[in-house]
Amino acid sequence: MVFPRKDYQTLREKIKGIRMQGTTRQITLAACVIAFGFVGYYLLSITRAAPVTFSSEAETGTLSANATQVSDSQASGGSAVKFTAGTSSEPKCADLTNLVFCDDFDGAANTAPDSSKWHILSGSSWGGQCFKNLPENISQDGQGNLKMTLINKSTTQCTDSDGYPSSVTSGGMDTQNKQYFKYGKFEIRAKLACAQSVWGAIWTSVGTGPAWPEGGEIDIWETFNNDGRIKNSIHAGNPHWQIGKYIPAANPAYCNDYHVYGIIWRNGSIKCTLDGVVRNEITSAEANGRPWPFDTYDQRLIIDLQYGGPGRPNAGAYDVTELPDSMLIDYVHIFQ
Ligand SMILES: [Ca+2]
Repeated sequence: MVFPRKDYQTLREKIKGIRMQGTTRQITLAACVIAFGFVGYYLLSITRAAPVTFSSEAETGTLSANATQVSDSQASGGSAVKFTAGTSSEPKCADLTNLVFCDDFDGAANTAPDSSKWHILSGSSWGGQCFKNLPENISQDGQGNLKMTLINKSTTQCTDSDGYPSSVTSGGMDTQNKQYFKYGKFEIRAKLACAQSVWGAIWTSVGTGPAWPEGGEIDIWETFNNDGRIKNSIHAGNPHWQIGKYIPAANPAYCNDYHVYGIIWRNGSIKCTLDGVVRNEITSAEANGRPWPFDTYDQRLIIDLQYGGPGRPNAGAYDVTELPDSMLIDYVHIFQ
């Protein structure tokens, strides 16, 4: 087996989209049996390839951290697995199966993300700053990341959706009119911005269904860096109702390194994952009879970098002297 890193997280990363291949044990068996002449059967055995979705062990985080312990029973295809190291320590779209949407952001520096996948946000934000479709605010970095940057322009750039003027510009994008999703496993590897007034979000909102909030919203990851926690939440119904759950702040803060933020969205259940481990679950049972749109309507994916401002959620920490600050998105992988 070949592992770029033998840590628990990487193991789960690799499990989720592997192609089943001949195993070391099978090859050993085959080598023995070949000596006895049963060549054909075991050649067939070791070249058998079967696609795998994601194993329940990878989902629940019970996979062994020791790579050598990935055994037959832990791979849903009935065979042990061989991991193939790519050019990166992280999985790439080309290495994965069961994808419905994928972007590794491998474009040249200062180029826009793939316009067949992404619609760039522009103008007033939901709160606190102005989205601009400019390379300085949103572009690929030439090193495998999509980079969104908060910049203080010192003069008013727009007023946000609640009428507050802002001098801060930033980037955001969604899959509106590109692709919509219902159910699946979403994984977005990102390095957050650490500025105190950052309001970053990886989330979904109304796709082809009725308007917000009736059409629903899933916050895969949302953070107000005042407290360093990660918020997982859903919004639904008309009148609006919501459930919000938190992943506690960590030391070092999440914004200091890349992490994989995700959901496993199934009928009646949205599990929220951090680095492949389920940390929160929100279920239709918790709706207590209120509308649960997530088994009815599809959603668009949205990734954006916002900034608190006067009157905004992070007003208390508002300090534009901490800008510019950037958020990096390594990849978006969505499986079904
Ligand atoms: Ca990448």
